[in-house]
Amino acid sequence: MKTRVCELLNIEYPIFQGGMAWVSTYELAAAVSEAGGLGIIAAGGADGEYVRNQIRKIKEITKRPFGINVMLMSPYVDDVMKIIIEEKVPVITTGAGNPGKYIKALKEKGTKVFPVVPSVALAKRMEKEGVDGVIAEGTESGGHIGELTTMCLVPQVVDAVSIPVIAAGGIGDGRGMLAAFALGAEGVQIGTRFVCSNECVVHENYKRAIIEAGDRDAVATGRKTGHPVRCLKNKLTREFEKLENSNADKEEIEKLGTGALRKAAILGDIEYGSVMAGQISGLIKDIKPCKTIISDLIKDYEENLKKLKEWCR
Ligand code: TUI
Repeated sequence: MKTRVCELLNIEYPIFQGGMAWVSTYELAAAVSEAGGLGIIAAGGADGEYVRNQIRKIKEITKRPFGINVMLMSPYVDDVMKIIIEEKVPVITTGAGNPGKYIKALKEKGTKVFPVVPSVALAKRMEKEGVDGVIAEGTESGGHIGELTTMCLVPQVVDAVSIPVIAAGGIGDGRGMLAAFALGAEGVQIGTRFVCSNECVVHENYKRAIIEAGDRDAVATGRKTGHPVRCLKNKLTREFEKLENSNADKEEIEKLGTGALRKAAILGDIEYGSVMAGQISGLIKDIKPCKTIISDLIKDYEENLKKLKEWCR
């Protein structure tokens, strides 16, 4: 399984671990990078010093490439980008916006840039601005989401650009990976599956909520406010629904989400906190080391590829 992405980033498998705020710390990212994928630390809403500290820690425990995910809505985004540039980070991924104004400075330091794109239009624009690849993320994903499904977004982005496309959203095993490659992706980004790993430092209640989730439990709230977020159904999502169906104003609805991810991820409050997770949660049944997650993904991918070749002769 060698694609352009492996060569470009000097990684064994074209598997990115999603950069999830409060969840993707250097411990998780290092474990994924050591297992041959691309581990990614999430900057989330943290400040530059947090990010610098995370970069220094990961560099102490792995010599393999890693990435930082920058959430572009963060109030600290300029500060975080400055530190990423100073620290010469191998790869960055971005989410929740257009990273255009930072691309030149990042590329000058040799940082490879992979923005998340929820549309063909942004993918084309990013290619023109010189990014190395794009992450086409479907609405199946956890957290802040776009409109289109992975199945529809990935092939349209693949046709629109010539840089590598990483598929994200709804991928949790080798079958999902194979399907993404069939759509023309040259890599996958996997988030929710890596939450349920031994190395992920998120609260145990959060992991258990994913393991216990069924196929219809990961719901999107906030479509009305223009900031849709997918998380596991609980008292918080019901409260969101109630407010969205009333005449509450945007600010009042958004206030409900403030601090809610930390509440779930760090404090383990899975009833009133925001348990961001993707629609693939229902498929995830265990907690295992990142190395096993990756080797199982590859094994499953290969078995299913063989099966497909037999079926489709
Ligand atoms: O960013 C994500 N997922 C996230 S960020 C996050 S932190 C957060 N916490 C509380 C409330 C809201 C967010 C949790 N999950 N995924 C990548 C992603 N990017 N999804 C959608 C987009 C996106 C949307 C619009 C990317 C670009 C974009 O462009 C708009 C433009 O300016 O053209």
